[in-house]
Amino acid sequence: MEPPLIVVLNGPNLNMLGTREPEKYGTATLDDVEALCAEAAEELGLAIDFRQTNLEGELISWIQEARGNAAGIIINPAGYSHTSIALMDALLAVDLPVVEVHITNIHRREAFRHLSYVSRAAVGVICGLGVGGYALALRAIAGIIGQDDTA
Ligand code: CA2
Repeated sequence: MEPPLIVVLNGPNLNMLGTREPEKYGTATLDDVEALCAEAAEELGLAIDFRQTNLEGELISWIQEARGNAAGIIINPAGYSHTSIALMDALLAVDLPVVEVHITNIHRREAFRHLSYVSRAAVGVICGLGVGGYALALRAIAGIIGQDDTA
């Protein structure tokens, strides 16, 4: 049987991971994060489709495409977390389990980062645990979709 597919979406500027502001975001590149996710997914018996875009509409199209194709969504919406009702609406409409990830602890940062519209559409949120949060999110979603005996 095919492993369940989890779409892992990354929003604007995350393509710069590992190249700027390492004190905030660490030294891993987005390719490293994809490799980390692929390894975690393999262990969990999941397949992943890992993507990044700087465009809000593209994220929304990818979320809509996930319906019927994927078993869940992991998303780091980056700056759109704090601004995009459209992204929240897309995630609410897709009717799939969503886990939101932030590399940094958004609650220790500027006040404008404390609100994430996306969180209203998420089963859970992992933030502040660095890029390892993506692997934790995969583990969490495996439990949510029943792909994990320990859930
Ligand atoms: O902590 C996170 O993962 C964030 O989603 C990252 C966003 C930020 O707007 C959110 O408040 C929290 C920023 C992504 C920018 O990523 C960069 C990575 C390296 C260098 C510059 C930007």
